[in-house]
Amino acid sequence: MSIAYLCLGSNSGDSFKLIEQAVSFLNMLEQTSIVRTSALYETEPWGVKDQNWFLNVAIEVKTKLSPQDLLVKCQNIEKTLGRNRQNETRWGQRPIDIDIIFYDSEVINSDFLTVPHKYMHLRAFVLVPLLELIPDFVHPVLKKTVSQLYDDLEDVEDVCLYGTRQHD
Ligand code: A4P
Ligand code: MG
Repeated sequence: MSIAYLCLGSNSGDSFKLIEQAVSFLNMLEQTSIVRTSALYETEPWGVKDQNWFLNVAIEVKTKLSPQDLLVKCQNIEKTLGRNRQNETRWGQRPIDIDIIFYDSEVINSDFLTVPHKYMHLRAFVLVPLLELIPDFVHPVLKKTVSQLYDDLEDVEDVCLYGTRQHD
C-alpha cells in the first residue's frame, strides 16, 4: 500500500460540482481509497494570470496502483468530466485537473510522469492545502518540508478558504 497526494483544480464550468464529482470518482477507483482531504480553496490563477480563479483541494489516497496506473486513472476521470486537452493551452483554463504531487517518497522522471510534481514547490495553491495534511513531509528531491517550501515561496498567489474571498 502506498500513500499519494493529489491536487485537484478547476476553473471552468461548475467548478464546485466538477471537484465533487472528481472526488467521488477517485473514491470509486479500484485498489484506492481516500484517507483525508484538505479544505477547499479559491485560488488566484498561477502562471497565466488572465483567467478565472480556480478551486483547489488536496487529497491523500491509499493505493495499490502504481504511480503510472494512478496517473492513467486520474486522466480517465478528467476525460469523463469533459476535459479535452486539445482545447487547452499550457497553464490555461480547464474544467478539471488532477495532478500527482507526491507518491510515497518516490522520485520519478519519465516522459509521462514527473513526481514530485515539477512545479509544486512554486505553487501556493498546492502548498497551502498540503500544509493542512502533511506540514512535516520532506520533499524527496529538495529535502525540505512542505512548511519550509511554503516559507520559501517568493511569489505567493492569493489562496482563500472557499467562501471567504473578498470580491472587488
Ligand atoms: N504529468 C506529468 N507529471 C504529472 C504529475 N505529477 N501529475 C503529465 C499529473 N500529470 C503529470 O505535462 C503534460 C503531461 O504530463 C500531461 O499529460 C500531464 O498530465 P506538461 O506538458 O509538463 O504540462 P504542464 O507544464 O504540467 O502544464 P499543464 O498540465 O497545462 O498545467 P499544470 O501544471 O497542471 O497547471 N492556478 C491555480 N491557482 N490553480 C490551479 O489549479 N492549474 C494550472 C495548471 C495553472 N494555474 C493554476 C492551476
Ligand atoms: Mg496537470
